[in-house]
Amino acid sequence: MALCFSYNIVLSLLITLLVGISYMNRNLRLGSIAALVLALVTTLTYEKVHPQSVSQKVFTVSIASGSGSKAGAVSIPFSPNTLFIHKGDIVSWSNQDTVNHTVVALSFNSGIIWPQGSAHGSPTYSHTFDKEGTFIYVDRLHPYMGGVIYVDVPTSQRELVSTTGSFVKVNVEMPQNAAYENNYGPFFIPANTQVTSGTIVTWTNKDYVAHTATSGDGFSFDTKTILPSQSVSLTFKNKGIFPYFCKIHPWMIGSVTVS
Ligand SMILES: [Cu+2]
Repeated sequence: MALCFSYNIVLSLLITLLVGISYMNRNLRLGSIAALVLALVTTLTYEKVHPQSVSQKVFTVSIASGSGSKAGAVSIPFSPNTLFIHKGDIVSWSNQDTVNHTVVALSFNSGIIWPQGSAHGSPTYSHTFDKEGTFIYVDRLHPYMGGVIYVDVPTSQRELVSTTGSFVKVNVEMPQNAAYENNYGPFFIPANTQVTSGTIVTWTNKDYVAHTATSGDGFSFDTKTILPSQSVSLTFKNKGIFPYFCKIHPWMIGSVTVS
């Protein structure tokens, strides 16, 4: 990008020089060629500066049929439940179920996504991701349903994935000031913890007030209250993606993905 930009500047300077020489020599042919090249370079530069117009992609997430009946009824309620996209891309959720769903994150809220053919409203919701980061979303109507979207997050920063064995330990931090809704997170670090079955996950409270990590389904796991500077460890066996909240500060959303 930077290279292309400086390359264009050099070309523009050369053309300006050409135009100047042709003006001095009254050489009209050289002048018109220079003008044509200048137009071409302007077009190419515009494409470099506004790449979204050609590279913006739309990703569809299907809200599976039957997912709203109960937790675990469908193995992947949001399909796919993990997306790796680029800044400027669009994600479109499509309700294939017979009941209402929502997708809610800190930075967006779908409202009701209606079933297909409903007279009340649209069965799809789209959101354009114009910021980098990790976005965890849940269905507020069925809080056991969740997913993660990584927008230009390098692989090395996505997860704490340990490959040292089946019984590994992974730490999740509840950072300082997590209790404040308007700090926009992250409320749990990492926001999505990806582990293998059998992993022990430890939540450590580095904030000044108490927090919990409580699964959205209400029964998969619950650290109960963790006081400041204390930790609670839980072992994850069942596979799936588990959105969780702090019961005291429900805007604190995280997720554990067990594979
Ligand atoms: Cu809390």
